Amino acid sequence: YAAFVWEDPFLLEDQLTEDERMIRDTARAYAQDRLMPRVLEAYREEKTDRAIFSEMGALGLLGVTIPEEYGGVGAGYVSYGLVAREVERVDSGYRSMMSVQSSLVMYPIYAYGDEAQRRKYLPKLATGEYVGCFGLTEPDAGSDPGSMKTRAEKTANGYRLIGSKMWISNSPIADVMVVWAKSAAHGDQIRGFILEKGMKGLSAPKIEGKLSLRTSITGEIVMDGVEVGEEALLPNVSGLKGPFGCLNRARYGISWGAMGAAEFCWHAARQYTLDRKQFGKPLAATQLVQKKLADMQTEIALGLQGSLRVGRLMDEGKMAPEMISIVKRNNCGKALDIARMARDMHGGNGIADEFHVMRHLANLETVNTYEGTHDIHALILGRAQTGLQAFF
Ligand code: TGC
Ligand code: FAD
Repeated sequence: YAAFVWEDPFLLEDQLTEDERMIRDTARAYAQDRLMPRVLEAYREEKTDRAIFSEMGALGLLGVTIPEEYGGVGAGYVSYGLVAREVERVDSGYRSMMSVQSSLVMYPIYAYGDEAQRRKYLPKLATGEYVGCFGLTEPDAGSDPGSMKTRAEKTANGYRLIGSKMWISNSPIADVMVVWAKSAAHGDQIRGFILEKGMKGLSAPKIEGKLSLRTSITGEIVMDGVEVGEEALLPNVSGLKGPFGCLNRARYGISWGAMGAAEFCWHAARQYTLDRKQFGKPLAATQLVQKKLADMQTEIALGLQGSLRVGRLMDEGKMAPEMISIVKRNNCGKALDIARMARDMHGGNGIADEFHVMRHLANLETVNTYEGTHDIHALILGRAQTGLQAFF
């Protein structure tokens, strides 16, 4: 028999290419050496460090899948997932900053933009000189983005945007905003627009008082008659499949990221219960604790294999969005369960931020909700196997 590697039960490591391991190692070293030391203060103070974008950019961690000629790395989706896992092992908020920039801003400009838009924005987004955000959700349109109220009216030279977006990661510090609106000139179809900070009528107030994802700034986007030229329109996509095309990539990354957070919690719970003695023996020597550790190990091993498989299928051009719903939904839900269990296994210490597990738990509440809630992905999967939609 082969030796059993407890922390890598199915030898995920062997299933990665040398290039994938290299990108993963870069992300891991950065996350552990540069992000981990500042996460406690950032979370306590609810401070988003703008410099993180430039640091990630310098290491090639933004736009991993975007071709090199536009400033990306030109790597595959498994590499992108591995980066998300390493960053979220430290904090879901840091992964959010990275994945919004890569999947929700760089990807649509690359996939739906024209050459001038690609050249203008992508290299600066890749280095972190520009910060981007993605505005789909509205105060009255969350799970049901098709009911959005933001509209684009035709003007002589372009469009006038009116409406507001809610819960937008990065928006208060964003230089570039990819915003989705119903366009009167296109039969009320949903279209994407690229807005820039400083445009007249455009503001992005911060949402205060978040008890989750505190290292990642979140805000609104208020468009009070923002006038843009024709060059702001993303020309190559129309309808909800535009924003969903981006969400597919981000959701997939989240499936890896959530497992990174879960791995942190699992390893922390294992070490804590090995070190902590009660009733004259380590907590880890009890059957209840070992069952919990076995459950964590099993769910993480299976979850990672699922994400790896979906990533390989994406790289082969064989992805169906429902595959992503399976891994996004499962891995977020399981990570949340694991973080809760780890918090419990730490006893009173589990609520102290220096043990990190409760921060992960609080973050994962957001991760389980954004990019399609746990139940919304269930409805997507229910529809795909019954042919019956149960949204309304
Ligand atoms: P439905 O009728 O299902 O579809 C409308 C059109 O969209 C197409 N489509 C997709 N295309 C590509 N990929 C997908 N995953 C797609 N899903 C749908 C579909 O083919 C159709 O195209 P066409 O050409 O026929 O018009 O639309 P529906 O209105 O019934 O949608 C229902 C539902 C639940 C699937 C959808 O609305 C949904 O997924 N809701 C969740 C909303 C969501 O995920 N919001 C995320 C906001 S962004 C965010 O949270 C960022 S957080 C980032 C961070 O900080 O990390
Ligand atoms: P709702 O849609 O009102 O859902 C509330 C509850 O009802 C959920 O439990 C949901 O599962 C359930 N529900 C909804 N519909 C049904 C149904 N048909 N049947 C059964 N149950 C249902 N959005 C962006 O566009 N860009 C961003 O960058 C972004 N970043 C975010 C960052 C944070 C920190 C947060 C918290 C959110 C962010 N979002 C972003 C928004 C996020 O995508 C939405 O919060 C999410 O899609 C859910 O929408 P909602 O909050 O309006 O909840």
